[in-house]
Amino acid sequence: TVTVASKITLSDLQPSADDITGDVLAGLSATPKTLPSKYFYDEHGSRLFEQITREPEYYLTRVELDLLEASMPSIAEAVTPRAHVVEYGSGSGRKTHLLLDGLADPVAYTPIEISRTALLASVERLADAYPDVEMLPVCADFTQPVPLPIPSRGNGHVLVFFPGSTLGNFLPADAERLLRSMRETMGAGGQALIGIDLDKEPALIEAAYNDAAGVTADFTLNLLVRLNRDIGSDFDVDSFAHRAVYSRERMRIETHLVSLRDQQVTVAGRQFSFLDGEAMEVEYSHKYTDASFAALAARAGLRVIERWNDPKGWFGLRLLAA
Ligand code: AVI
Repeated sequence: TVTVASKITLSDLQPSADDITGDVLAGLSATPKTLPSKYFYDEHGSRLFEQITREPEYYLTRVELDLLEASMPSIAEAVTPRAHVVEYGSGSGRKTHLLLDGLADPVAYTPIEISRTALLASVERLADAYPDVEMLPVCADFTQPVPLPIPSRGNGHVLVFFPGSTLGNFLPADAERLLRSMRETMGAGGQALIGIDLDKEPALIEAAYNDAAGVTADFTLNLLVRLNRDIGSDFDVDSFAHRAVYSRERMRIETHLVSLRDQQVTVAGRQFSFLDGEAMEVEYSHKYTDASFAALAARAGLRVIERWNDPKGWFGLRLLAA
């Protein structure tokens, strides 16, 4: 059983059908049309993402895990001891284990996650493995500052953990806003450990987002399946194709759903026309250089105090402080 501090509200903050409809109508009314990538992660979408992380071309997860494992002794030295680890998203996988195993005496662990089900499942799995680490899950949207529960073993300094290069899925202005919120959540003396995918040979990056088995294409198209189910839209899923191209100039993968014919789509009684070949933006995955990431952090009032890159320079971990 998991002991959850009484002050914490474990309400489910999943967006309602009305919220999703509003976002989709706004996106389809824009030029070019867009759909928010945050809606990729329904149950099936989350499973497909897990599958992507095991595809041979998707180097990000493997390289980050190896980097985290190899760097853990040096990370543990750089992190203030007795940390209150605050993970953005519901951890419980190998990255969370590597961090909690490697740090000196972490006092508490707080995953911040919108889905109550995912949140509780993650702390239930971790509670058994770390009986000395207080589990303090918080159901919230981590893009906003989050008031944290105080661990009963004293007010440990916060270490925000945000792996996976998920930051890269935010547009630069939104990433900056998120880092500002993070700075508030961290509080005085807090730190953040962030995983970032690094700029590299475009062919390697493009392969990661166009795996031969087609899992990424299924993942992107599942967005339409999900919308049809949850908001009653009528996207003809077979009439759209996944396309992911790396923009060197913007240092990001730009994923589109391309219409394969002239067609009409109805959402909440409103009709939207697609031309044959029209591309709708669905996801960005930004990549960084040392300089571009340090500049982004600086705009949010944060400093890079330590950095670790894998031997090939494909993926990085950055330790930030205010
Ligand atoms: C979760 N996020 C960091 C993934 C990425 O690489 O941008 C999502 C993803 N999209 C396609 N493949 C993986």
